[in-house]
Amino acid sequence: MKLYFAPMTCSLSPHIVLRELGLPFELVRVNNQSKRTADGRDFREINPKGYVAALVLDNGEVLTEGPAIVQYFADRVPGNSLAPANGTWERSRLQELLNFITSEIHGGCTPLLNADIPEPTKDIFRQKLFKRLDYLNKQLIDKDYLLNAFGVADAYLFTVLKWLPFFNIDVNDWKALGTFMARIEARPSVQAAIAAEEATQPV
Ligand SMILES: N[C@@H](CCC(=O)N[C@@H](CS)C(=O)NCC(=O)O)C(=O)O
Repeated sequence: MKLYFAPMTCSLSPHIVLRELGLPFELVRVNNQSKRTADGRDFREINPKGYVAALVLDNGEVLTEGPAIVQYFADRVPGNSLAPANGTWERSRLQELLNFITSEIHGGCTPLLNADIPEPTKDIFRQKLFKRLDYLNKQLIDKDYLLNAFGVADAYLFTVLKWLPFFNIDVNDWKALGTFMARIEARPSVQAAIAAEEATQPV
């Protein structure tokens, strides 16, 4: 299968999960501006929504949306600890978390990346994001991971919190979040994923 990615974007989350699970995959870089891919295609033909991540299976099926992709990966490896079993209460808890990260943190960062939004408006979004970070910080005060063990939600949260320096936000202002970031960054899968993305050529 092929994972279409762009460096330093949300596609890092499924990339980390692939490495954690030891699943075989090919990484294909996408230019998020031109929409050209490293394997010579127009990315919009693969994902008409035009954004990474996109997963192309060997049978040609395409899966998009980070939270769906990481759960698909976890479900391919029975008994792994990255996601609770489908249909369990714990799995609903994971989905609650993934939805929170995607809508409140990932979605909350999007306006801060937009050069056309004036600073006073960005401040409104920044304050809202701070409330969400306060919440996550409380969740992590006495825990190493969002659920019982490292899992797909941690990979996703790590990925989106990596953007904070671009908005001049210091994650260490939230002590538990700062510790969480260092803990996740130290994982071999995370180191390997970041290094592999950096080693690809621009498209
Ligand atoms: N809802 C999507 C959002 C994906 C997304 O925002 N991708 C960004 C990178 S983090 C992107 O590729 N943006 C380029 C664009 O929208 O043209 C998901 O969760 O996978």
